[in-house]
Amino acid sequence: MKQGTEQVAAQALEHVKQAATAAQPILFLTGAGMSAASGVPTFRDALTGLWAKYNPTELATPEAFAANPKLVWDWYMMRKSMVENAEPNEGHRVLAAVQNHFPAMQLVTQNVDNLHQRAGSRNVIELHGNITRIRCSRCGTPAATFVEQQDEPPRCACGHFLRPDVVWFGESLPEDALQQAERAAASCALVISIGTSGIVYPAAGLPQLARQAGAVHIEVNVEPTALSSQADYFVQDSAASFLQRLS
Ligand code: BJW
Ligand code: ZN
Repeated sequence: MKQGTEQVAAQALEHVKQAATAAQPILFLTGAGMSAASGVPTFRDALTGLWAKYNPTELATPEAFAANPKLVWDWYMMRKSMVENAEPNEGHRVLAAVQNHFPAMQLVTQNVDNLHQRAGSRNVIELHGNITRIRCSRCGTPAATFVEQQDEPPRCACGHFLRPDVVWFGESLPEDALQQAERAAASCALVISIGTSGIVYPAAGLPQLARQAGAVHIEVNVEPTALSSQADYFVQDSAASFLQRLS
């Protein structure tokens, strides 16, 4: 780590320790960079192989599912299997451990990969759903099991296609999760955003919401993002490396 970067990291860590000692509420907001060390590609990384010709942001829409349900279904089944075969990394484990010592922390994630939960974090606020859950695209009924079909996604008993329980562009976020996240942002003393490009709303607005209510914002990312210029501290580091220094 460069010297200037190391100084900012040390100051940011000092800030976290002070907030923790004073039992102030801390909000962690995580994005895809959190799971990079688990081998899960970030959303805006180019995927290789079979899917390289598709743009992820173009497949994660209701329009794409309506136009080509089998293509979108297969893409999600491939990613579901990828995250189920991945393991939580040290960063996920540190966050789970921090919660044990410090229940006033709140974890809000944009990730759909279930890795925070598998690392032992509790009450994770899932803003964009969870790719390991499948539900009906019409009636919402969860599907524990399903049988793959040749030319289309499996169907619910109501006759409509099953789909991953994630939030696509243009869809509303789960109301409860968004409300809880906004409440946590408005009442925290410190918000730490980790591994997110900060371009997808409303999640990207949470650090700013917190700052407007008086919180300090620490951003952790391997490179500057849309959020960096407004953060109180921008720590240029990987998620796992920064979080290990908290334990
Ligand atoms: C590391 C690292 C390491 C790498 N360590 N770091 C206001 C303004 C403008 C537009 C809108 C707005 N409000 C709503 C919108 C529209 C839209 C939106 O935000 N569009 C923008 C792109 C412009 N939002 C929506 O449609 C949302 N719905 C909504 O608001 O409903 C009401 C409404 C609708 C329409 C209009 C207006 C209002 C829904 C958003 C749903 C997002 N869904 C996805 C897909 C989930 C399912 C799936 O996985 O397929 O969620 S999109 C994708 O982006 C995914 C992610 O959760 C999300 C955020 O991505 P994230 O986590 O930031 O990942 P990356 O890849 O972008 O970045 C990774 C970062 O990690 C990088 O910075 C790396 O440097 C870093 N990194 N390795 C630390 N080791
Ligand atoms: Zn149904």
